[in-house]
Formats: sequence, C-alpha cells, structure tokens
Amino acid sequence: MVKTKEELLSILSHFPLEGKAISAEPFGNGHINDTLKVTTGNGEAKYILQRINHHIFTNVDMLQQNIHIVTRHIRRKLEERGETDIDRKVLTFLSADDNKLYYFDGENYWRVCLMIPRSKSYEEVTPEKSFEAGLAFGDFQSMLADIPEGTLGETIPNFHNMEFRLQQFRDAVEADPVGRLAGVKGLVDEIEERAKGMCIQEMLYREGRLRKRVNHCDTKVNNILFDEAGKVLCVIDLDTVMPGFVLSDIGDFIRTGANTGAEDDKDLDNVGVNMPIFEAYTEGYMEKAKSFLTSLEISMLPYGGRLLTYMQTVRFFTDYINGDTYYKIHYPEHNLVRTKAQFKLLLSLEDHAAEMDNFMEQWL
Ligand code: ADP
Ligand code: GN1
Ligand code: MG
Repeated sequence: MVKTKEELLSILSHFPLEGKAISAEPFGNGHINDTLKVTTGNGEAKYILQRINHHIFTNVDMLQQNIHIVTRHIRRKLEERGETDIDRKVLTFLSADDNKLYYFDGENYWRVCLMIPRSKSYEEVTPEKSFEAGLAFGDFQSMLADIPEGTLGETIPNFHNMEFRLQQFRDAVEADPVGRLAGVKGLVDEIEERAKGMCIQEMLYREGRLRKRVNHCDTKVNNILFDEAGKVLCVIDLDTVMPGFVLSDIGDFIRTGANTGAEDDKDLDNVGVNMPIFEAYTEGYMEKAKSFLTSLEISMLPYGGRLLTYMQTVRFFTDYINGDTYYKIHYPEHNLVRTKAQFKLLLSLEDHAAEMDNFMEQWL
C-alpha cells in the first residue's frame, strides 16, 4: 500500500464517519483488495476501508450496485425473521459524497463498511466451525435465491467458468511470456489430462440439465466472521456474489477449509483432505440447501470440491506462467508453490472421491 496516513485520512473524509478517523492500518489476508482497519478518536476500530482492485473488478459501479442489492436483500430477510443484532449479521456500507457507493480519488476506488465488532476470521476451522460455516453459506444462498434473474451482473465475467479458465491457461502456455514453461511441463500434462472431466457443469448447462443460481463464489474460510463463541456472524467479501453454478459454494470451502495444510504449503506432506471438516460443512450446508437443490446438484457436491481445487490450481498456474500479474505474491515462486499445493490437495480429493460420494447417499 503506497498511501500515507494523511492520504488515507483524506480519503476517509469523503465518508460520513461517526467520530474522527485517527488511523488506518492494514488488516486481513486477502489476495485481491487492500483492506484497512480504521480507528476513530476514542481508540475503537470502527470501520473497514478497502481499496477496490479495479484492474480485476473493472466495472466498479456494477460491483458496488451488486453489493448494495445483496446486503439490502439479506437485511430485509433477517428483519422478516425477527433476528436481533442485525448490524453484526450483514455488512453495512457507507455512501460517499454524492450518495455514491464508493469514492474515486482520481486513481483508486475506495469503499467503507462498518467493522463488525467482536468478530474474528480464521484461516483454519474445526468441525464445529465448519458445520456453522455450512449453515451460513447454505443460508446465504437460500436468502438470495429469490433475487430475480438479471438483477445481479457478473462482476468478473466467466469467473468460475472452467472452460474459460482452461482457455486462459492454454493461452498462457502458448505464449510462455516469461520463459517459465520449460520447468513445469509435467504439471501442464496433469492439468490437460483432467481438463474434459472438469468441464461437466458447462456441458450440463448447455444441455439444459443444470441451472444457474446466485452464489457467493469465494467461500473461503476467511470470508466468514465468527463471534466469540465460535458461531457464524456474517458472510463477507461480497465482490464475487453473482449468478453461477452451485458447486462453487461448496467447492471453495472444501478447498480452503477441508485442507490439512495451507493453500500455499511448501511441505506437500501437510496437504490432504480433512474428512471430518468436509462432512461437517456438508451437513450444515445441506440443512439449509437441500430444499432448493436438485438431486443432480446434490450428487455432484463432492465433485465440486475437486472442481474448485482444480480450477484454483489452473488459476495459480496460469498466473505463474504469465509472470504473476493477478494474485498478490509474497516471494518470487509463490504462485508455483500455491499451484503444487493445490494440485496435491486435488490428488487427495481424488483418492477420497468414493468415500465422499458415499457420504452424500443420505440425501439422495
Ligand atoms: P479480500 O477481498 O481482500 O479478501 P475481505 O473483504 O475478505 O478482502 O477482507 C479481508 C479480511 O478483513 C477478512 O478476512 C476479515 O478478516 C477482515 N474484514 C473484512 N471486512 C470486515 C468487517 N466488516 N468486519 C470485521 N472484519 C472484516
Ligand atoms: C482470491 O481475495 P480473496 O483472497 O478472497 C480470488 C479467489 C481465489 C482466492 C484464492 C476475485 O480471493 O477467486 O479463489 O483468491 N478472488 C478473485 O485464494 O479472483
Ligand atoms: Mg476475502
């Protein structure tokens, strides 16, 4: 982040904060936006300031409009249910000057939301938290299920379209812009061997057998805020909420939560599927989602874990071959380390596929 404290405070002056902002410090572990925790005069962290990555989210108006629709919709649902403490259960964004949903400083786009008090995000979960997370994302999807088609835009077109991601990968392999291909040919073959089997959703959609729904599309563990007692408070990071295939929202949680290692683990022996986490998430998720899922979708949920892990392998690998232009990296080979760790997780998910399919039988 290249902004000085004074510059950040000046950006914040365009939002109607309660109290005077005195500092804005980096916060969280996101790969895309820059997130800062804003402290006001009384020493309390009250707001989250985010610089939107407009190279990735190129249509900021659509992005913020989507988020506005989604948060308003969820708030209304929570009110109808008679929930209490709603400000900790849905994000609240502040309007900037001119009632806009962001502030543009001539170079960057900024947004501010309330920091959810006494909340915490995790990079790893227990089975108890995983069950809670399943309930939360299942409920999230079910609350948004009645948003009419066409209301939300695709903030990143083709975001979870596997055919499109493979095309980007093949373009990178073909161009080899920074000469990294020679060292990774074996892995390219592994990706290609699985390619056709990983594009089943797009095929079923064309055949009219699979529909699109509103999904979160980034159901990583750290996109959920928990309270002090380990209960889910709020689903956050709403940039990618858009129409897509339902497997996204189980797949990315399995990929991030049900991994015994880290997303970028250098020690591949650490990486593998954690079955109790998978089972707990699926139980929570199915409790909320079984009423609207088709039996085809239910039977495909374990495939969703493999698909999203494969997709992430392909995306990190593409970025590595392209010379690290998309994801923030912390050291030169970071994207290759991420690729190998995700691929190892995929192998483990493949080994556990039958066991996971058996687990789904109770809902079929
Ligand atoms: P990114 O798109 O970069 O992943 P996120 O919106 O997920 O950004 O924010 C990054 C981290 O900041 C989250 O994982 C969470 O720990 C924290 N965070 C974000 N918004 C809030 C909030 N409203 N209240 C409390 N913590 C938050
Ligand atoms: C990005 O911003 P973050 O860390 O929540 C990415 C996801 C990837 C993830 C991999 C807009 O999410 O799609 O799965 O990194 N978000 C975007 O960790 O590309
Ligand atoms: Mg995030």
